[in-house]
Amino acid sequence: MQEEIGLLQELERIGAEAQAGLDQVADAEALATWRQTYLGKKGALTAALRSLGRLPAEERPIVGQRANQLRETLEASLEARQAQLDQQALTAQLAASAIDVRLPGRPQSLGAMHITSQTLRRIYEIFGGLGFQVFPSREVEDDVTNFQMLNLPPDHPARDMWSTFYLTDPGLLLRTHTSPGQIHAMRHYHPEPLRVILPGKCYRFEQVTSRHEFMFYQVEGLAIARNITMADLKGVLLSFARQMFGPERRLRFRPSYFPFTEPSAEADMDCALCGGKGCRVCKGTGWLEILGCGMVHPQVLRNGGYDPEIYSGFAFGMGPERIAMLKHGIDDIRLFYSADLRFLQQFA
Ligand code: 2NL
Repeated sequence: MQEEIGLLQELERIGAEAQAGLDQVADAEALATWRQTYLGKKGALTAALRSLGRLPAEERPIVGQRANQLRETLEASLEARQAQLDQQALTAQLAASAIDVRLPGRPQSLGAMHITSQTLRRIYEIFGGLGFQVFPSREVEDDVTNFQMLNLPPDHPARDMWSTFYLTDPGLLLRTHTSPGQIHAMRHYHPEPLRVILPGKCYRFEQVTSRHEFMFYQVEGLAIARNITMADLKGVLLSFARQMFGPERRLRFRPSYFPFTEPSAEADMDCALCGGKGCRVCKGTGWLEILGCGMVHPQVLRNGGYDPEIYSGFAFGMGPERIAMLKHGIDDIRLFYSADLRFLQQFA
């Protein structure tokens, strides 16, 4: 009896010591040692079982059962600790070998308005404020509207001013200026007064240089009503120049020639860069040419459906690229349509 109690106490002691020891085990090696110590052939539990022989036969099953229970408990604890250590090792290994496979997002590049479009919109805004509506018009025209209706008969020497892209269809061409759109506008509005601007692409079969493109924009303006005079033309254009280039700007008008206006003039603006003293940009003159203009020729009024005895009108035409070049100090028109982002992004 005494032996039995002693042995059971010994088993409890082994169990308590083993469980406490297991908490201290920190790696696989220590765990193997712990296993040998408590569950191995020369371990504590085996040693205890060996002493079973010293007990009387009827006491053996009780102690034996308790010893087997303890073995099972310790084996379960071992397994649990093993799993815990494995998990810890895996976590540590993952942390140590971690690679951040995430890429930073590709930035979305935002589009921006082209410098020509920005300039056009500013022009619409200014002329809109002066009562002018935008009148859209076609790029493919016929010879009659592009030339003949504008006082340019087939043998007129002024036709030399335009080198034309002709289509294979006889009589059709790419408009060389936006003026044919003015004929359409007049025929649309007559006999009512009108105030329109016509923006759009024009085409000329020309050698491309820093000042000439084969495709470029024009914005033409036209105002027709009773009693329109050149004073109206000058007032409208001065207002435009001051809103576009600054409130100090001055204009001067030089006589010129266009087949569709009489009289015709060229408008120059004082050079904002040197204040009129003369510099590289204005080539020492103090003045910059910004547009052509004039009073609508009576025959052109008639071609548009207006009676020149009742109506008069003024017209003007400008190149928005040239306006943008003067405003931003751009010295080569080819930059506009070469799709070079280094140029374009300066205006984004
Ligand atoms: C320039 C000059 C100009 C016009 C365009 C026009 C149109 C009709 C009647 C009268 Cl239908 N005139 N347009 C008039 C004067 C000048 O453009 O140098 N543009 C870039």
